[in-house]
Amino acid sequence: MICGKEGMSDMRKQYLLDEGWYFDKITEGIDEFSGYLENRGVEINLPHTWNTETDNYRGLCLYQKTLKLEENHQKDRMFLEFLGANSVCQVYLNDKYIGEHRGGYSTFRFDITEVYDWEKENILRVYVDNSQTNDVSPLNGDFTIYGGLYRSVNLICVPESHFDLMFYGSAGVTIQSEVDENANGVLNVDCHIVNGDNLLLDLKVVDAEGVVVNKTEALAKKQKHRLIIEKCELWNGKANPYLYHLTATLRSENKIYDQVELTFGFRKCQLNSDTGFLLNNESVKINGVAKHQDFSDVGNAITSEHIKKDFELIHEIGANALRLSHYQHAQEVYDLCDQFGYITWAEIPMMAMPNNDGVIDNAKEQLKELIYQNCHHPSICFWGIQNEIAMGGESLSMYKGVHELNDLFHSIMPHGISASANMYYVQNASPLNFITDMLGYNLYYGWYYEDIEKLDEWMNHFHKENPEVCLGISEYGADSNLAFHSDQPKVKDYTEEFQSLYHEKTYAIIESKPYLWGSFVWNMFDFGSDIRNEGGTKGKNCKGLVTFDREIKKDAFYFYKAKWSDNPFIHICEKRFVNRCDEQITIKVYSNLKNASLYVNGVQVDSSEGETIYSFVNVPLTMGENEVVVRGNSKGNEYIDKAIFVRKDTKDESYVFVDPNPGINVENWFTQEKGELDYFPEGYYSIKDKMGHLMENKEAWKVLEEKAPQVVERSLPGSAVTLMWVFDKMRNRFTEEEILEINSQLTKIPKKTD
Ligand code: GCB
Repeated sequence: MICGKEGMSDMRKQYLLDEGWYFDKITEGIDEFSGYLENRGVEINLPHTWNTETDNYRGLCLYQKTLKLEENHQKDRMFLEFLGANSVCQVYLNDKYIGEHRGGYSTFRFDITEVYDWEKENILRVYVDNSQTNDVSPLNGDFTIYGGLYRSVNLICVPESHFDLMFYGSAGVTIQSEVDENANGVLNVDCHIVNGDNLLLDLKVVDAEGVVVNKTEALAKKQKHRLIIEKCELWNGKANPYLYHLTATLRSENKIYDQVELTFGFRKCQLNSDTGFLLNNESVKINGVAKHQDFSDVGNAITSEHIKKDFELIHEIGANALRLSHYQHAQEVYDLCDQFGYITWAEIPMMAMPNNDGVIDNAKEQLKELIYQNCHHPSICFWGIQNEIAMGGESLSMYKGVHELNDLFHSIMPHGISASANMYYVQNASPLNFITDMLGYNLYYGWYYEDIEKLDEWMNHFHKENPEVCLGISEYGADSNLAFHSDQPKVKDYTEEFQSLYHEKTYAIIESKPYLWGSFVWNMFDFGSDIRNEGGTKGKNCKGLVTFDREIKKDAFYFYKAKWSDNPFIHICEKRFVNRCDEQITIKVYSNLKNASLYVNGVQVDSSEGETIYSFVNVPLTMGENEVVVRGNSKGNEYIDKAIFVRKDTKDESYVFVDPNPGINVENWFTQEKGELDYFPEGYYSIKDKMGHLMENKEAWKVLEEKAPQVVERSLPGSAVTLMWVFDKMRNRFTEEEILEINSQLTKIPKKTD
């Protein structure tokens, strides 16, 4: 039985197929004739993923369902619509193969008209496989590749004449808008119509108030249309996310065949390598956050409620931009970006580009789907075509691949801005810095490498060497585990306090560079990453400003709120660091108020004027519980926050993270007997060498081939990443002993001195 709701036109009907599926893991591979009854599995509803925080199965699964339409659509064409199936999906109807889709994040459809049987109940079998492949991106990544039918499935019935549902999963109508030199809106509408040669096309544009601002009638044979909206109102980010609405109707003189609707806006996006990003000719600094699409407990099988929750928090923090990483998100997410005015970076899941045509071909398909399904969204200002592909080194074929993707992008979106996110090890002169219109670097100074302060130097140096490149920071962040605390926070102690400090210092550097287009915090939310086991947390990346369940806003959240939000608030930091053993402590407060007063146990101990960060030093604590209150005023209103700190005789050791698998926390290797030179003797190889250099030495490379084939597999000549860094990224695949052993073998191989 199908339950469903009506689609948007009289003629087009859409039925939601989210209920009554049977699901099973299939370990024996696809059996083309394994019928529904033999293998029912468990009953589930969509959205669904089979991955949980404890089950990271990557393989084949089967979803089955019966279909019987009660309404008569016998003259219609029927399409199955999948809004997202990760990663490879094969569909069979009544044991007949319908088709395959390779790519886990976009909408796709299949025409089932010829196979649908009106006489009986139809059996739909959908095989979904999230195993790693050689061609379907992402080939790897620091996020869980949850398998499943994790977005809705629909059945769409349309007359023989209709907007093409098979055009890259798009609406069959795509629109790209521009603003001309007279401030008129230009709307380029592309209509892909099936069997419409003798029909008419109506295009109607209404503004946000519902006033019709353009009505165009044309022959449906004509594919491209250019509509002018005089003196259009601009979509201007959060300040004015103004939207228009297009209705395209396919009709004859007396009958409507099909109709689709799209919301869009007009805006002008530009980049300048000296001043950054301009929206509608005004300079706007990108104060962005990045996000994945998963949530604790449900993985990627999220609902509208989850999406709304994320937007509530993003609204609260006051960001003006979103990086929707590292793949296409649900249509609803881009819709909300349009409505709320977030400047958005969309991207395809291109995280590794080995010399393999399959990868590029598949990435091109995913890019076309991303563009055709989303090019009407005014919020999408940047289109990412690669993220950190140089992880294992660079190659000519990689440059060629990125060029091909960039050219493809511009052939479809001549006015669009393509973007890349490069990693720290990409050298200033690398061709990867000069292909796309916009460049981001993912920089983790003071977390994965070197000191936070070095970021300043790096940016100035890059800008000096490449003054024509439009540079920004596409990621930066640090992990925290809310169980861990310290009043002397240090890198990799996973304390909430270090995460805050990291953001304070890094953001100050970013803010001081006028030439940057801005930055995106990595990440707004903790997210699933089943390759991780770090900082006392398994299966998660904890660089979020908010926890995976969205229940707790970490202190660093309030740092950005103080910077970005106009909503007055005051927040005492380190509230979870309850137990203290010092007579006096420092109390830090984040606020966007201009004054703050501190009270301990009812007595005012300090007050100060300032902004963002207030630091009250030498605050006395009495033994036992102390109530700390902070108050601030703005426009006659008072804002308050409270915390309890308990003074004890001894230090609470549960706040200290003890790494059971310190991996390559090399500082831990040094003992009183053995120092740095014992582990890293001069003139010999070690894990501190660059992969490219190790590769050039046969003996050193042999050590890796034998002891770390997983590393060898991913490496390319010339790679500037160090082996130590690679181990850090793959930390749960090697034990500390294994790394020590590899290092010890390498340190027996002298470097040639010529
Ligand atoms: C990166 C990646 C992102 C990771 C992040 C990290 O540069 O682009 O996918 O999650 O680093 O946390 O290491």
